[in-house]
Amino acid sequence: RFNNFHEAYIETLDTVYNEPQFYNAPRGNKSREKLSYHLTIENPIERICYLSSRKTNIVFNFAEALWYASGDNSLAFIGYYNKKMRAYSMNGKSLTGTAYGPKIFEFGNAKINQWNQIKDLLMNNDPDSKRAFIQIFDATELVIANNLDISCTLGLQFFVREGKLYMASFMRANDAFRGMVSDVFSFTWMQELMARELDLEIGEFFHHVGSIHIYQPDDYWTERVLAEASSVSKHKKAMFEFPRMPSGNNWPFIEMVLKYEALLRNDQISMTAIEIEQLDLPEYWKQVVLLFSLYQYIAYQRPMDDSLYHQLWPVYQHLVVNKWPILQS
Ligand code: 5HM
Repeated sequence: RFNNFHEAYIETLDTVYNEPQFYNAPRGNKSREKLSYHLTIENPIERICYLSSRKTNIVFNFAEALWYASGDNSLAFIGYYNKKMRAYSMNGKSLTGTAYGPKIFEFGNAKINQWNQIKDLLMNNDPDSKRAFIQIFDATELVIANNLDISCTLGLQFFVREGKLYMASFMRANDAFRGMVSDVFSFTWMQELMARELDLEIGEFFHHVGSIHIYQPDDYWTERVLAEASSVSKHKKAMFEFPRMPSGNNWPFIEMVLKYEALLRNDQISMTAIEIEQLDLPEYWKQVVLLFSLYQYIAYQRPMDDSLYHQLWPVYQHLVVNKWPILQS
């Protein structure tokens, strides 16, 4: 049980790395593993690991969450933010298991919009429900021969209890060092999105994992992260508060941000800090457009427009400079 992801991440790494239940090599990849792992995060808005050695990529985190929200499955979108995603694509164009967007918003042949379904259930029919479950993994994924990309997430469950929106994630497998950082970010972000839409406070986030593991190639980096964690006081107050999403329905803002995201990614526009400031969006969402604009300079390797960086909130400045030290000069 943890207050925030920062603490949950360190503790999980520590126990999987230092007290593994098994050493094995599924599909040939050597790893340390624990079975049936779970944790609780009391404040799911605090969804970031701030350890400098971990080099959290806040741009990728938002990109992935928005990629899910967009319902898109293209490698072009998510691969622009992380080159490693290509390795999961069977055809070099789309992702099947990892693309949770189509699963959430158009599940299966019937193209069920599970998001709207459970929103309606919780809002209008049965707020106490235990049926508000979004399914992600499905049995057809295991039938495909040599499938490179089988959903690691089985599903997400929402609970309205005493005015708060709780959420549980269920994963068959989770990479504690890499995958968990972005998975917990995206899931708790969806919890917040749903809570704002239902006009509820945010309750706890529960993470359940069948197999949690750390791959051997990450051993050295994991040790460095754990060393940094033990060198800073456990009781040191977090440096930042992670920004809160605006209340109410955020979908019109998401649509607008996605429009700019695509134009920036395809290098069809560039935006100045002033132009972003003038967008008809809440500050929270302008900050996301700023992050994508800043990343455009990194992706296309052009000299940075410093005004973008200067307009970022301190928490994002901290994260992007830590990830891309070149921004500091
Ligand atoms: O052999 P398997 O299909 O389980 O390999 C997928 C690997 O990606 C696992 O280590 C899994 O934990 C990790 N993964 C993750 O941690 C994959 C996805 C994509 O669904 C994810 N988190 N979201």
